[in-house]
Amino acid sequence: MPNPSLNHNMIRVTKDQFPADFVWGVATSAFQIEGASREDGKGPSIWDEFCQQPGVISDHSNGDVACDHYHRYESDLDLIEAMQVDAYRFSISWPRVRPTGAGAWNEAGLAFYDRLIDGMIKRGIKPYLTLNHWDLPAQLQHQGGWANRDTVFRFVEYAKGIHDRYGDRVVSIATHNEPWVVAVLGHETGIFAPGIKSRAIAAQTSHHLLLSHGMALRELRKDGATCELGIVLNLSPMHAATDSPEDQAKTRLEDGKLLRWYMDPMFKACYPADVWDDLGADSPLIEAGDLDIIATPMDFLGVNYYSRSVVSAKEQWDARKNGKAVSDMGWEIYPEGLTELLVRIHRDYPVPPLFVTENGGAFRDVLEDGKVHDAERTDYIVRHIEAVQAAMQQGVRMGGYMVWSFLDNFEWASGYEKRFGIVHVDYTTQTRTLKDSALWYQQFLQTTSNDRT
Ligand code: IFM
Repeated sequence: MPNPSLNHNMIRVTKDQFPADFVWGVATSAFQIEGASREDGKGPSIWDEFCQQPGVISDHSNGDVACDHYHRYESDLDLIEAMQVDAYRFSISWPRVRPTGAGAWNEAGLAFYDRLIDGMIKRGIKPYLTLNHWDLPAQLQHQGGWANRDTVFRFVEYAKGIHDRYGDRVVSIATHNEPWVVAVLGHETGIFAPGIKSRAIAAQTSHHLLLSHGMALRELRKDGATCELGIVLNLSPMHAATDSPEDQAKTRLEDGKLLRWYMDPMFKACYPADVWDDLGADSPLIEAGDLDIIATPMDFLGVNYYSRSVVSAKEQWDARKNGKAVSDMGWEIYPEGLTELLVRIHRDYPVPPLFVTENGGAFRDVLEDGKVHDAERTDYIVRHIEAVQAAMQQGVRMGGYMVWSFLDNFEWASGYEKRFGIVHVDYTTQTRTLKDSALWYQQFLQTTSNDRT
Protein backbone atom coordinates (compact mmCIF):
# COMPACT_ATOMS: atom_id res chain seq x y z
CA MET A 1 0.00 0.00 0.00
CA PRO A 2 1.33 3.47 -0.81
CA ASN A 3 2.36 5.57 2.17
CA PRO A 4 -0.40 8.23 2.42
CA SER A 5 1.95 10.78 4.03
CA LEU A 6 3.94 11.00 0.82
CA ASN A 7 3.10 12.73 -2.40
CA HIS A 8 2.07 9.81 -4.59
CA ASN A 9 2.90 11.80 -7.74
CA MET A 10 6.54 11.41 -6.73
CA ILE A 11 6.34 7.80 -7.90
CA ARG A 12 6.84 8.36 -11.58
CA VAL A 13 9.16 5.46 -12.12
CA THR A 14 8.52 2.02 -10.69
CA LYS A 15 10.82 -0.77 -9.67
CA ASP A 16 9.23 -3.25 -12.03
CA GLN A 17 10.35 -1.14 -14.98
CA PHE A 18 13.87 -2.41 -14.14
CA PRO A 19 15.18 -5.95 -14.59
CA ALA A 20 14.30 -8.29 -11.72
CA ASP A 21 18.00 -8.72 -10.83
CA PHE A 22 18.72 -4.96 -10.74
CA VAL A 23 20.27 -4.22 -7.33
CA TRP A 24 18.86 -1.42 -5.17
CA GLY A 25 21.09 -0.30 -2.37
CA VAL A 26 22.22 2.24 0.18
CA ALA A 27 25.85 3.18 0.81
CA THR A 28 28.13 4.44 3.57
CA SER A 29 31.82 4.31 4.45
CA ALA A 30 33.63 3.23 7.60
CA PHE A 31 35.22 6.50 8.72
CA GLN A 32 32.04 8.47 8.09
CA ILE A 33 29.81 6.35 10.35
CA GLU A 34 31.63 3.88 12.59
CA GLY A 35 33.15 6.01 15.36
CA ALA A 36 34.94 3.83 17.98
CA SER A 37 38.10 5.33 16.57
CA ARG A 38 40.38 3.98 19.32
CA GLU A 39 38.45 0.91 20.37
CA ASP A 40 39.34 -2.79 20.25
CA GLY A 41 42.84 -2.21 18.91
CA LYS A 42 42.01 0.02 15.94
CA GLY A 43 45.00 2.04 14.72
CA PRO A 44 44.78 5.69 13.64
CA SER A 45 43.99 6.51 10.03
CA ILE A 46 45.13 9.55 8.06
CA TRP A 47 41.69 11.05 8.65
CA ASP A 48 42.02 10.65 12.45
CA GLU A 49 45.29 12.58 12.24
CA PHE A 50 44.05 15.13 9.70
CA CYS A 51 41.05 16.06 11.88
CA GLN A 52 43.46 17.11 14.64
CA GLN A 53 44.90 19.89 12.47
CA PRO A 54 43.28 23.24 13.32
CA GLY A 55 40.90 24.67 10.74
CA VAL A 56 40.71 21.76 8.30
CA ILE A 57 37.23 20.53 9.28
CA SER A 58 34.65 23.31 9.12
CA ASP A 59 32.86 22.40 12.37
CA HIS A 60 36.12 21.26 14.08
CA SER A 61 34.71 17.75 14.42
CA ASN A 62 36.24 14.32 13.86
CA GLY A 63 35.28 10.68 13.42
CA ASP A 64 35.70 9.64 17.05
CA VAL A 65 32.00 8.90 17.55
CA ALA A 66 30.36 9.72 14.19
CA CYS A 67 27.11 7.69 14.00
CA ASP A 68 28.40 5.17 16.56
CA HIS A 69 27.64 2.52 13.98
CA TYR A 70 30.36 0.28 15.45
CA HIS A 71 28.05 -0.29 18.42
CA ARG A 72 24.71 0.22 16.69
CA TYR A 73 25.23 -1.86 13.56
CA GLU A 74 22.47 -4.35 14.48
CA SER A 75 19.75 -1.72 14.72
CA ASP A 76 21.18 0.04 11.64
CA LEU A 77 20.91 -3.20 9.68
CA ASP A 78 17.33 -3.55 10.95
CA LEU A 79 16.57 -0.18 9.35
CA ILE A 80 18.11 -1.24 6.03
CA GLU A 81 16.04 -4.41 6.13
CA ALA A 82 12.91 -2.42 6.96
CA MET A 83 13.49 -0.24 3.88
CA GLN A 84 13.48 -3.45 1.80
CA VAL A 85 16.80 -2.49 0.23
CA ASP A 86 18.61 -5.35 -1.58
CA ALA A 87 22.20 -4.32 -0.90
CA TYR A 88 24.35 -2.41 1.54
CA ARG A 89 27.57 -0.88 0.23
CA PHE A 90 29.98 -0.39 3.16
CA SER A 91 33.73 -0.08 3.54
CA ILE A 92 36.27 -1.75 5.77
CA SER A 93 38.46 0.46 7.94
CA TRP A 94 41.95 -0.76 7.02
CA PRO A 95 43.51 0.44 10.33
CA ARG A 96 40.75 -1.35 12.28
CA VAL A 97 41.75 -4.69 10.83
CA ARG A 98 45.51 -4.11 10.36
CA PRO A 99 46.36 -1.18 12.64
CA THR A 100 49.66 -0.10 11.11
CA GLY A 101 48.88 -1.25 7.57
CA ALA A 102 51.55 -3.96 7.80
CA GLY A 103 52.44 -6.62 10.36
CA ALA A 104 49.88 -7.98 12.78
CA TRP A 105 46.18 -8.18 12.00
CA ASN A 106 43.65 -7.16 14.64
CA GLU A 107 41.26 -10.02 15.36
CA ALA A 108 38.77 -7.80 17.23
CA GLY A 109 38.48 -5.53 14.20
CA LEU A 110 38.09 -8.46 11.83
CA ALA A 111 35.42 -9.92 14.10
CA PHE A 112 33.39 -6.70 13.83
CA TYR A 113 33.13 -7.13 10.06
CA ASP A 114 32.25 -10.82 10.54
CA ARG A 115 29.30 -9.69 12.65
CA LEU A 116 28.36 -6.93 10.19
CA ILE A 117 28.47 -9.17 7.12
CA ASP A 118 26.71 -12.06 8.86
CA GLY A 119 24.09 -9.58 10.08
CA MET A 120 23.44 -8.54 6.47
CA ILE A 121 23.21 -12.11 5.23
CA LYS A 122 20.82 -13.03 8.07
CA ARG A 123 18.53 -10.20 6.97
CA GLY A 124 18.76 -10.98 3.25
CA ILE A 125 20.87 -7.87 2.51
CA LYS A 126 23.65 -8.33 -0.05
CA PRO A 127 27.08 -7.14 1.16
CA TYR A 128 28.96 -4.83 -1.26
CA LEU A 129 32.40 -4.28 0.24
CA THR A 130 34.85 -1.43 -0.51
CA LEU A 131 38.45 -1.83 0.60
CA ASN A 132 39.69 1.76 0.50
CA HIS A 133 37.26 4.56 1.26
CA TRP A 134 40.15 6.90 2.11
CA ASP A 135 41.12 5.92 5.68
CA LEU A 136 44.69 4.78 5.04
CA PRO A 137 46.53 3.60 8.20
CA ALA A 138 48.45 6.65 9.49
CA GLN A 139 51.60 4.59 9.89
CA LEU A 140 51.74 4.00 6.14
CA GLN A 141 51.41 7.75 5.56
CA HIS A 142 54.41 8.28 7.82
CA GLN A 143 56.30 6.12 5.35
CA GLY A 144 55.20 8.16 2.33
CA GLY A 145 51.61 6.95 1.93
CA TRP A 146 50.23 6.42 -1.58
CA ALA A 147 53.18 8.27 -3.10
CA ASN A 148 55.41 5.40 -1.94
CA ARG A 149 55.27 2.37 -4.25
CA ASP A 150 55.55 0.07 -1.19
CA THR A 151 52.00 1.07 -0.22
CA VAL A 152 50.80 -0.73 -3.36
CA PHE A 153 52.13 -4.00 -1.93
CA ARG A 154 50.68 -3.29 1.53
CA PHE A 155 47.29 -2.71 -0.15
CA VAL A 156 47.52 -6.00 -2.03
CA GLU A 157 48.26 -7.83 1.26
CA TYR A 158 45.27 -6.08 2.81
CA ALA A 159 43.03 -7.03 -0.14
CA LYS A 160 44.12 -10.66 0.07
CA GLY A 161 43.55 -10.79 3.83
CA ILE A 162 40.06 -9.33 3.48
CA HIS A 163 39.22 -11.61 0.60
CA ASP A 164 40.44 -14.68 2.52
CA ARG A 165 38.23 -13.77 5.44
CA TYR A 166 35.04 -12.49 3.78
CA GLY A 167 35.33 -13.26 0.04
CA ASP A 168 32.87 -16.15 0.14
CA ARG A 169 30.25 -14.09 1.97
CA VAL A 170 30.23 -10.79 0.05
CA VAL A 171 28.71 -10.17 -3.38
CA SER A 172 31.40 -7.79 -4.51
CA ILE A 173 34.69 -6.17 -3.59
CA ALA A 174 35.58 -2.71 -4.87
CA THR A 175 39.25 -1.84 -4.49
CA HIS A 176 39.08 1.95 -4.19
CA ASN A 177 36.42 4.58 -3.77
CA GLU A 178 37.04 7.68 -5.91
CA PRO A 179 40.81 7.58 -6.51
CA TRP A 180 40.58 11.09 -8.04
CA VAL A 181 39.52 12.43 -4.63
CA VAL A 182 42.38 10.68 -2.83
CA ALA A 183 44.91 11.94 -5.39
CA VAL A 184 43.69 15.48 -6.05
CA LEU A 185 41.87 16.60 -2.90
CA GLY A 186 44.27 14.69 -0.65
CA HIS A 187 47.57 15.46 -2.38
CA GLU A 188 47.16 18.41 -4.78
CA THR A 189 44.73 20.89 -3.21
CA GLY A 190 45.28 19.34 0.24
CA ILE A 191 41.75 20.02 1.49
CA PHE A 192 41.36 16.33 2.41
CA ALA A 193 43.70 13.99 4.31
CA PRO A 194 46.64 13.74 4.23
CA GLY A 195 46.65 17.46 3.31
CA ILE A 196 49.57 17.46 0.85
CA LYS A 197 49.78 20.20 -1.80
CA SER A 198 51.85 18.92 -4.70
CA ARG A 199 50.71 18.14 -8.23
CA ALA A 200 53.59 15.70 -8.72
CA ILE A 201 52.75 13.75 -5.56
CA ALA A 202 49.08 13.71 -6.58
CA ALA A 203 49.97 12.26 -9.99
CA GLN A 204 52.22 9.60 -8.45
CA THR A 205 49.47 8.79 -5.94
CA SER A 206 46.92 8.28 -8.70
CA HIS A 207 49.26 5.90 -10.51
CA HIS A 208 49.87 3.86 -7.36
CA LEU A 209 46.14 3.69 -6.59
CA LEU A 210 45.46 2.37 -10.08
CA LEU A 211 48.38 -0.05 -9.92
CA SER A 212 47.25 -1.38 -6.53
CA HIS A 213 43.75 -1.86 -7.96
CA GLY A 214 45.00 -3.96 -10.88
CA MET A 215 47.47 -5.91 -8.76
CA ALA A 216 44.84 -6.69 -6.12
CA LEU A 217 42.43 -7.92 -8.80
CA ARG A 218 45.07 -10.25 -10.23
CA GLU A 219 45.95 -11.64 -6.80
CA LEU A 220 42.34 -12.15 -5.76
CA ARG A 221 41.64 -13.96 -9.02
CA LYS A 222 44.67 -16.19 -8.37
CA ASP A 223 43.18 -16.87 -4.94
CA GLY A 224 40.01 -18.08 -6.67
CA ALA A 225 37.72 -15.09 -6.08
CA THR A 226 34.09 -15.86 -6.80
CA CYS A 227 32.70 -12.45 -5.81
CA GLU A 228 32.57 -9.59 -8.34
CA LEU A 229 35.66 -7.39 -8.45
CA GLY A 230 35.82 -3.76 -9.54
CA ILE A 231 36.47 -0.14 -8.59
CA VAL A 232 34.38 2.98 -7.92
CA LEU A 233 35.08 6.29 -9.68
CA ASN A 234 33.59 9.76 -9.17
CA LEU A 235 32.69 11.00 -12.63
CA SER A 236 30.84 13.96 -14.14
CA PRO A 237 30.18 15.23 -17.61
CA MET A 238 32.20 18.39 -18.31
CA HIS A 239 30.44 21.20 -20.14
CA ALA A 240 32.16 24.33 -21.42
CA ALA A 241 30.69 27.56 -20.02
CA THR A 242 30.86 29.17 -23.48
CA ASP A 243 31.83 28.26 -27.04
CA SER A 244 35.12 30.17 -26.75
CA PRO A 245 38.19 28.15 -27.82
CA GLU A 246 39.70 28.74 -24.34
CA ASP A 247 36.68 27.28 -22.54
CA GLN A 248 36.49 24.37 -24.98
CA ALA A 249 40.19 23.54 -24.56
CA LYS A 250 40.05 23.74 -20.78
CA THR A 251 36.93 21.55 -20.71
CA ARG A 252 38.67 18.86 -22.76
CA LEU A 253 41.66 18.89 -20.38
CA GLU A 254 39.48 18.81 -17.25
CA ASP A 255 37.59 15.85 -18.69
CA GLY A 256 40.97 14.20 -19.21
CA LYS A 257 42.02 14.81 -15.62
CA LEU A 258 38.81 13.51 -14.05
CA LEU A 259 37.62 10.76 -16.37
CA ARG A 260 40.16 9.72 -19.03
CA TRP A 261 43.11 9.66 -16.56
CA TYR A 262 41.36 6.79 -14.75
CA MET A 263 39.32 5.16 -17.50
CA ASP A 264 42.03 5.05 -20.22
CA PRO A 265 44.59 3.07 -18.20
CA MET A 266 41.96 0.65 -16.87
CA PHE A 267 40.25 0.04 -20.20
CA LYS A 268 42.90 0.95 -22.82
CA ALA A 269 46.17 0.37 -20.91
CA CYS A 270 47.48 3.91 -21.54
CA TYR A 271 47.38 7.35 -19.95
CA PRO A 272 45.77 10.12 -22.03
CA ALA A 273 48.52 11.99 -23.89
CA ASP A 274 47.05 15.47 -23.37
CA VAL A 275 46.94 15.11 -19.57
CA TRP A 276 50.39 13.49 -19.50
CA ASP A 277 51.82 16.41 -21.54
CA ASP A 278 50.08 18.93 -19.33
CA LEU A 279 51.71 17.34 -16.25
CA GLY A 280 55.15 17.73 -17.81
CA ALA A 281 57.79 17.17 -15.13
CA ASP A 282 55.01 16.28 -12.63
CA SER A 283 53.99 13.14 -14.55
CA PRO A 284 54.28 9.92 -12.52
CA LEU A 285 57.07 7.36 -12.57
CA ILE A 286 55.73 4.15 -14.01
CA GLU A 287 57.50 0.84 -14.38
CA ALA A 288 57.41 -1.60 -17.29
CA GLY A 289 54.28 -3.74 -17.07
CA ASP A 290 52.34 -1.37 -14.78
CA LEU A 291 49.79 -0.43 -17.42
CA ASP A 292 49.04 -4.06 -18.28
CA ILE A 293 48.41 -4.73 -14.60
CA ILE A 294 46.14 -1.69 -14.30
CA ALA A 295 44.13 -2.91 -17.30
CA THR A 296 43.24 -6.21 -15.61
CA PRO A 297 39.59 -6.90 -16.54
CA MET A 298 36.98 -6.27 -13.89
CA ASP A 299 33.45 -7.51 -13.26
CA PHE A 300 31.76 -4.18 -12.59
CA LEU A 301 32.51 -0.47 -12.63
CA GLY A 302 31.00 1.71 -9.91
CA VAL A 303 30.10 5.27 -10.85
CA ASN A 304 29.47 7.91 -8.18
CA TYR A 305 27.46 10.78 -9.63
CA TYR A 306 26.31 13.98 -7.98
CA SER A 307 26.46 16.77 -10.59
CA ARG A 308 27.99 17.96 -13.84
CA SER A 309 30.97 20.32 -14.03
CA VAL A 310 30.83 23.53 -16.01
CA VAL A 311 34.25 24.78 -17.04
CA SER A 312 35.33 28.33 -17.71
CA ALA A 313 38.88 29.32 -18.56
CA LYS A 314 38.39 32.70 -16.84
CA GLU A 315 36.83 31.88 -13.48
CA GLN A 316 35.37 29.21 -11.24
CA TRP A 317 31.86 28.65 -12.64
CA ASP A 318 29.27 28.96 -9.86
CA ALA A 319 25.99 27.10 -10.37
CA ARG A 320 24.06 29.17 -7.83
CA LYS A 321 25.21 32.49 -9.30
CA ASN A 322 24.18 31.18 -12.70
CA GLY A 323 20.65 30.62 -11.45
CA LYS A 324 20.80 26.82 -11.26
CA ALA A 325 19.10 24.69 -8.63
CA VAL A 326 21.75 23.48 -6.20
CA SER A 327 22.05 21.16 -3.20
CA ASP A 328 23.38 22.30 0.17
CA MET A 329 26.90 21.53 -1.14
CA GLY A 330 26.34 24.19 -3.83
CA TRP A 331 26.41 21.40 -6.45
CA GLU A 332 24.04 21.86 -9.39
CA ILE A 333 21.14 19.41 -9.51
CA TYR A 334 21.53 18.00 -13.00
CA PRO A 335 20.03 14.51 -13.41
CA GLU A 336 20.33 14.47 -17.21
CA GLY A 337 24.11 14.54 -16.69
CA LEU A 338 23.90 11.02 -15.27
CA THR A 339 22.30 9.67 -18.45
CA GLU A 340 24.87 11.53 -20.55
CA LEU A 341 27.75 10.16 -18.47
CA LEU A 342 26.59 6.53 -18.46
CA VAL A 343 25.92 6.56 -22.22
CA ARG A 344 29.32 8.12 -22.90
CA ILE A 345 31.21 5.57 -20.77
CA HIS A 346 29.33 2.75 -22.46
CA ARG A 347 30.13 4.25 -25.89
CA ASP A 348 33.81 5.06 -25.34
CA TYR A 349 35.05 2.08 -23.28
CA PRO A 350 34.59 -1.71 -23.22
CA VAL A 351 33.04 -1.57 -19.76
CA PRO A 352 31.53 -4.37 -17.66
CA PRO A 353 28.07 -3.72 -16.13
CA LEU A 354 27.89 -0.30 -14.47
CA PHE A 355 26.55 0.39 -11.02
CA VAL A 356 25.63 3.82 -9.71
CA THR A 357 27.40 3.21 -6.41
CA GLU A 358 26.62 6.66 -4.97
CA ASN A 359 23.99 9.26 -5.75
CA GLY A 360 22.17 11.63 -3.46
CA GLY A 361 22.10 15.13 -2.09
CA ALA A 362 22.83 17.18 1.00
CA PHE A 363 19.89 19.39 1.93
CA ARG A 364 19.01 21.49 4.97
CA ASP A 365 16.79 19.07 6.80
CA VAL A 366 14.45 20.01 9.61
CA LEU A 367 13.43 17.37 12.13
CA GLU A 368 10.00 18.24 13.48
CA ASP A 369 7.61 15.98 15.38
CA GLY A 370 9.70 12.96 14.45
CA LYS A 371 9.56 13.69 10.73
CA VAL A 372 11.88 15.13 8.09
CA HIS A 373 10.01 16.37 5.02
CA ASP A 374 12.96 16.30 2.62
CA ALA A 375 11.00 16.66 -0.62
CA GLU A 376 14.04 18.06 -2.44
CA ARG A 377 16.09 14.93 -1.70
CA THR A 378 13.25 12.64 -2.75
CA ASP A 379 12.85 14.57 -5.98
CA TYR A 380 16.63 14.39 -6.53
CA ILE A 381 16.64 10.60 -6.12
CA VAL A 382 13.55 10.07 -8.29
CA ARG A 383 15.01 12.14 -11.11
CA HIS A 384 18.34 10.32 -10.98
CA ILE A 385 16.67 6.90 -11.00
CA GLU A 386 14.78 8.09 -14.08
CA ALA A 387 18.13 9.15 -15.57
CA VAL A 388 19.49 5.62 -15.02
CA GLN A 389 16.39 4.24 -16.70
CA ALA A 390 16.96 6.56 -19.68
CA ALA A 391 20.56 5.32 -20.00
CA MET A 392 19.36 1.71 -19.97
CA GLN A 393 16.87 2.53 -22.71
CA GLN A 394 19.89 3.68 -24.75
CA GLY A 395 21.57 0.31 -24.30
CA VAL A 396 23.76 0.84 -21.22
CA ARG A 397 24.22 -2.33 -19.15
CA MET A 398 23.38 -1.33 -15.58
CA GLY A 399 23.62 -3.60 -12.54
CA GLY A 400 22.26 -1.40 -9.78
CA TYR A 401 21.71 1.94 -8.06
CA MET A 402 22.73 2.90 -4.52
CA VAL A 403 21.68 5.97 -2.58
CA TRP A 404 24.35 8.04 -0.84
CA SER A 405 23.80 7.88 1.96
CA PHE A 406 21.97 5.49 4.24
CA LEU A 407 22.72 7.71 7.27
CA ASP A 408 23.64 11.34 7.83
CA ASN A 409 27.35 11.15 8.54
CA PHE A 410 30.76 12.82 8.75
CA GLU A 411 31.02 14.69 5.44
CA TRP A 412 34.83 14.99 5.47
CA ALA A 413 36.03 18.63 5.50
CA SER A 414 32.40 19.75 6.04
CA GLY A 415 32.15 17.75 9.26
CA TYR A 416 28.58 17.02 10.34
CA GLU A 417 27.15 20.22 8.85
CA LYS A 418 26.09 18.61 5.57
CA ARG A 419 23.47 15.89 5.72
CA PHE A 420 23.31 13.35 2.88
CA GLY A 421 21.36 10.63 4.72
CA ILE A 422 17.91 9.33 3.87
CA VAL A 423 17.94 8.48 7.57
CA HIS A 424 18.38 11.41 9.94
CA VAL A 425 20.89 11.07 12.77
CA ASP A 426 20.60 13.13 15.95
CA TYR A 427 24.26 13.26 16.93
CA THR A 428 23.46 14.03 20.58
CA THR A 429 21.21 11.05 21.21
CA GLN A 430 22.16 8.91 18.17
CA THR A 431 18.45 8.58 17.40
CA ARG A 432 17.71 7.55 13.82
CA THR A 433 14.64 8.88 11.98
CA LEU A 434 13.60 7.76 8.52
CA LYS A 435 13.25 10.91 6.42
CA ASP A 436 10.47 11.11 3.83
CA SER A 437 13.07 10.19 1.20
CA ALA A 438 13.71 6.88 3.01
CA LEU A 439 9.95 6.27 3.23
CA TRP A 440 9.72 7.06 -0.49
CA TYR A 441 12.54 4.63 -1.29
CA GLN A 442 10.87 1.97 0.84
CA GLN A 443 7.60 2.54 -0.98
CA PHE A 444 9.33 2.55 -4.37
CA LEU A 445 10.96 -0.76 -3.58
CA GLN A 446 7.56 -2.27 -2.72
CA THR A 447 5.44 -0.67 -5.42
CA THR A 448 4.81 -2.12 -8.87
CA SER A 449 3.15 -0.16 -11.68
CA ASN A 450 -0.05 -2.17 -11.06
CA ASP A 451 -0.27 -0.71 -7.55
CA ARG A 452 -0.54 2.78 -9.00
CA THR A 453 -3.80 2.30 -10.88
O1 IFM B 1 30.49 11.62 1.41
C1 IFM B 1 31.10 11.46 0.18
C2 IFM B 1 31.59 10.04 0.00
O2 IFM B 1 32.44 9.66 1.02
C3 IFM B 1 32.32 9.90 -1.31
N1 IFM B 1 31.53 10.40 -2.40
C4 IFM B 1 30.95 11.70 -2.26
C5 IFM B 1 30.17 11.79 -0.97
C6 IFM B 1 29.52 13.17 -0.82
O3 IFM B 1 30.49 14.18 -0.84
